[in-house]
Amino acid sequence: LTIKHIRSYTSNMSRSPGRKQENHKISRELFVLTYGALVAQLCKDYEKDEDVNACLDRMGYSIGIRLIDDFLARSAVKKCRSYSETADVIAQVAFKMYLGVTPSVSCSNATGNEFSLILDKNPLVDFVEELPAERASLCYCNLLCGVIRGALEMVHLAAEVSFLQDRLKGDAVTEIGITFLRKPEDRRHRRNK
Ligand code: MYR
Repeated sequence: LTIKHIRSYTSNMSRSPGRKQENHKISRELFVLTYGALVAQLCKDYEKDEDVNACLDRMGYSIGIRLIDDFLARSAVKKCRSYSETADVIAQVAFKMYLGVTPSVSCSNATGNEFSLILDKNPLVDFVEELPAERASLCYCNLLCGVIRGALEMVHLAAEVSFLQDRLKGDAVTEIGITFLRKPEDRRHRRNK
């Protein structure tokens, strides 16, 4: 197989919509399986669930601080005027764009700085049936919390992000909690949009 063959094979693939969808599915599955392999490796490296969770969060943070540029460029979202708008953008635009799902959003306190993203479907756990008994405190998808935290930090929004409920742990839904830590007016360096 020469480079020419591969090129014509891939260009034919991208011309056929059915094939394109199939490729998309394969790369999504590869991504989900790769994520699983990452978590499995961290479970080998660290005995305590808390250490695995912290490591996933740190890795996610490194991704988030880079992902934000891609997200702002591709989505063309404008600067949000409230925490509630930001939470909606995360759920409706960012989750949709990167994970193909749209969590529902609810504000969970009177001050208006705590939000819940409820995921009915979590594509990252497509191949995971349940957590092993000895890994009961593992936050399997904790990378996502770090990604959100890192991305928000880059638009000058400090936030705490964590899993509040997880279907993998037997909860009825999967819920990510986002607590914005400062008042919106404290946000200094505005983006020129
Ligand atoms: C602004 O007000 O400047 C816009 C704020 C947009 C914040 C978007 C954060 C993106 C988080 C990405 C999460 C991806 C999870 C798969």
